[in-house]
Amino acid sequence: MKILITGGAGFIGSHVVRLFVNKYPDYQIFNLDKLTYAGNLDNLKDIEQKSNYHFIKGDIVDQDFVQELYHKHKFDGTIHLAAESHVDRSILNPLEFVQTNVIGTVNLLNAARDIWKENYTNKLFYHVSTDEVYGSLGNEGLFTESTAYDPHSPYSASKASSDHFVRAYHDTYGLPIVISNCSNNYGAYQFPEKLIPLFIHNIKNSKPLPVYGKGENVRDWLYVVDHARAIDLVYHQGKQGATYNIGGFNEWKNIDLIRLMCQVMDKKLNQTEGTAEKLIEFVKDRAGHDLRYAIDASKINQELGWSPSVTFEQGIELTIDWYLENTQWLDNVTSGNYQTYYETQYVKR
Ligand code: NAD
Ligand code: TDX
Repeated sequence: MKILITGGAGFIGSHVVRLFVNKYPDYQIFNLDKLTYAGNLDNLKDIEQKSNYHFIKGDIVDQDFVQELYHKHKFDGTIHLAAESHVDRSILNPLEFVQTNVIGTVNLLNAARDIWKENYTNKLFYHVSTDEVYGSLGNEGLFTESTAYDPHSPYSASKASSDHFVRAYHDTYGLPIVISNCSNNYGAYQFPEKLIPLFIHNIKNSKPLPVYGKGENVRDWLYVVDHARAIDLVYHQGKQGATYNIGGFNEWKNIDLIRLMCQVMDKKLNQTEGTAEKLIEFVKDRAGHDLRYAIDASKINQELGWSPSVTFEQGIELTIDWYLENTQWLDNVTSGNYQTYYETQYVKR
């Protein structure tokens, strides 16, 4: 079995690659990644020498390259995670999100369809997507697989568009597909532009913690290893053409999550209780900031028997420990261009 995993040098992709390479020694795993600012081969140091792992540097936006790649390797399946993934960056540069998330996905779909039609390889195109395509909830309710799409940010609009293309290739050309829409992930190797690793990094360095608006937005958090386990199940047992929502029934108001992180970090850094909380600064809200995301994950639970393996309290502690133990990784990714980006982000109120 030859599987192409796109975006495997990124945060979630590296956990998926690791799981597949270790769990399925008989599979050949091809990791296609452009190595943007978010792609980092250090995320895969522990498996890079394995004989069933292959790295290919390349850009999914390059149509000829993608066609050649599929025709050369005749993959049995694709797990597509490569994307521009950060909402704040999508507000700064929407076109880059259209290029990678929409055009890049359509390039992969074309190549997968072509080899599927020619010789029935690429038996599954698995598209990894987000709960943000469903828009924003009020205080009540959960996103189900049949919730209407209502994206608000350039990022979620580009992911919604790519989801629609994937379904269109199934309905129009008969390409076997499956899609999953997951809630916010956290864990090791997440780039410190996202809330949890950014705040761990800032607390460690006694830097301000920029809370958007009043910190009242709600997100539904899932430990990344559990997302990778769900992707493994959906890839092998998901119904063709189906959608699965993935989430941990684990909603947190941002400010409550931040206070919890501050308490854990005070203990880990042997600081007086309350030290980290003093770093909190309420800053200008994100434009179009969705109020609340919450996933109904009962379908994947009932059909495929998936549920999270760790509680949030366990996951956040594992995550904080990882960042505190892997200072070299954090120092490497927060040098250079990171500083320039970070300075453009936070406007004090
Ligand atoms: P990430 O930003 O950490 O990684 C993205 C990877 O894609 C990087 O390695 C990058 O180099 C690569 N990439 C970007 N553009 C590329 C291109 N043109 N060609 C080839 N490779 C390219 O993202 P992530 O947080 O790991 O998210 C992975 C996927 O999961 C995305 O599709 C995202 O929409 C989805 N998702 C993320 C979350 C989350 O909480 N992070 C939740 C649900 C779904
Ligand atoms: O500095 C910050 N301050 C702050 O208050 C940052 C970076 C974020 N926030 C808020 C915004 C959100 O309400 O925290 C919440 C989480 O923000 P992010 O970590 O940027 O995640 P989010 O925008 O919710 O999107 C994430 O989850 C869904 C991923 O980035 C997406 O790729 C995924 O699809």
